[in-house]
Amino acid sequence: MAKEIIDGQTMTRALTRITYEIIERNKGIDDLVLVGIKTRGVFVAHRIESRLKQLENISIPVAELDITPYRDDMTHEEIENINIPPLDIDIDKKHIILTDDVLYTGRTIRAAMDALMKFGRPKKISLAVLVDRGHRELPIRADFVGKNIPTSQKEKIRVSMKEIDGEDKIEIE
Ligand code: 3GP
Ligand code: 5GP
Ligand code: MG
Repeated sequence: MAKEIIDGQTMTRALTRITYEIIERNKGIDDLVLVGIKTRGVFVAHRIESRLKQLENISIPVAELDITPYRDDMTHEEIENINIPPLDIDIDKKHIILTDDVLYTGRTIRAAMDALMKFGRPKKISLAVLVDRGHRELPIRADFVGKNIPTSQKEKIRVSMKEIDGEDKIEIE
C-alpha cells in the first residue's frame, strides 16, 4: 500500500526553493557544475539547471554519474568497488553539486565522491536531494534537502518524476 506524501506542486516548490538556496549560498555561480546520479538524480539536476536559467539567466553544465545501474542486485561491498564511467565534463576546480532523489545510508554518495575525486580535483562538492529518509551509515549529510521523511528501515520511498514516470509525486510504502 502506497501513501502519497508529496504531490507535483509540492515537488516543484521544493526544487525551486533548493535552487534559490543554491543561488544564495554561491556568490559566483560561474564554476558550478551539476552532477546527477542516475536515474532520477539526473532529472533532479536538469530541473535545478532549468530553474537557474529561469531565475538568474545562467547556464551551468549538467553531467550524469552512472553509479547504480544494477544497484538492487548489489551488496554494499560491491557498490564500494564498482567501476564508474568517467564524466564528459571537466570538474577540475569546479564546485560540484551532486544530486539524487533519495538519500538513505549515504553509501551511494560516498561511491559518487570517490569517483569524482578520481576524475579530477573539484574545488568543492555539495549534495542536493529530493528526500532524506534517514538511516545514515556514514558521516554524510545533504546541503540542500527537498523534504526530510523519517522512515523505518522496512519502508520504501517511491519517487515518480514526469520524465520517466509520467507524473511528479512521492509516496511511502
Ligand atoms: P533511481 O535510479 O531513480 O534512484 O535503485 C534503482 C531504483 O530503485 C532507484 O531509482 C530507486 O528509486 C528505487 N529504489 C526504491 N527503494 C530503493 C532502495 O531501498 N534502494 C535502492 N538502491 N533503490 C531503491
Ligand atoms: P544510499 O546509498 O544512501 O543507501 O541510497 C541512495 C540511493 O538508493 C539513491 O540513489 C536512491 O535511488 C536509492 N534509495 C535508497 N532508498 C530508497 C528509497 O526508499 N526510495 C527510493 N526511491 N530510492 C531509494
Ligand atoms: Mg537515486
